[in-house]
This record gives sequence, C-alpha cells and structure tokens, in this order.
Amino acid sequence: FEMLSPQTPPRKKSEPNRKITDLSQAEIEQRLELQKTNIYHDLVEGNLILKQGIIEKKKGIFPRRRMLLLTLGPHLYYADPVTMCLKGEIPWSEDLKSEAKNFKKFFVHTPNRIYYLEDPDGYALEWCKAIDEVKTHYYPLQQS
Ligand code: 4IP
Repeated sequence: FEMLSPQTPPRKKSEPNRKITDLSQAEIEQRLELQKTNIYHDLVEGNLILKQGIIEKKKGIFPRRRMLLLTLGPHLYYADPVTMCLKGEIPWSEDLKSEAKNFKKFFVHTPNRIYYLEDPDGYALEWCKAIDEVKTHYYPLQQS
C-alpha cells in the first residue's frame, strides 16, 4: 500500500515517531475548533492544547491537585479543576528541562524554580516526552 501511495500518508497519532508538535496549520485550526468544547479552552488564551492531565503540584505542606495544560506557544498552564481558575504557569525558556523520577513523579526545572509534579495515573514519562518535544520544536538548537 505504501508503495502505491504517491505521497506519504498523514501520520496517525498512534505512530510512535509522530511528535506532539507535528501538526500542519490545517490540523492546528481543526483541533482548535474541536477544542472549543474543552472546558479548559477559555483558560489557555487561544493556544492549542497538546496534552492535558491532572497532576499533583507539590509546594509547601499541601500538594495541589491541578490540571496541567501543555500548549503551543509554548505554555504550561495549571488550573484548579474544582474552581476552574487558572492558578499559574510554568515559565518556558530554552533552559526549561523535564526530568522523570519514576512513572509518577517528574520535575520541571526552570531557572528560578523546580516544579515537583506527580501524575497519579503514572504517565510521568509521557509528560516528560511531550515537554521535551515541545522544547525541541521551539528551541531546536538547544541540547536536551
Ligand atoms: C501554595 O500553597 C500553593 O501550593 C500554590 O499553588 C503555590 O503557588 C504557592 O506558592 C503555595 O504557597 P499554600 O496554599 O499551602 O500556601 P497554586 O498556585 O497551584 O494554588 P504556585 O502557583 O506558585 O505554585 P507561591 O510561593 O508561588 O505563592
């Protein structure tokens, strides 16, 4: 089938080599349209959400349950899923680095702060991979 096809067929999401940022302008627009039904759409300033999920953000005594939203821009917003308020964002720069500690715990290093995050569902590696792909997309000349 591949040989008969004159063009490379659009890569499917399930293809392991497809990066989270591998999106045509048309795909971005199509997904933005679909995103309007996402309850977090109004919090992400019109940016396309690439990945979202509930995480625990550890700071001070009590960990905070937050919806983490990785978007084009790039941005890493976090919102309170109960009040639906945007609580903040992890600042992006070429120096941002993800680090998985295990399947649940991962860190996001920024120049001024290390964010201690935990994915209760155990997708920490997926988070780090997605963050790394976004980093490479926006800062291609940096070493990861
Ligand atoms: C808060 O803890 C929450 O963890 C905040 O998280 C956090 O802000 C505050 O850190 C921290 O003091 P307490 O409510 O127990 O005091 P969130 O904003 O998600 O609610 P950020 O957003 O920065 O993690 P400070 O130092 O940023 O205020």
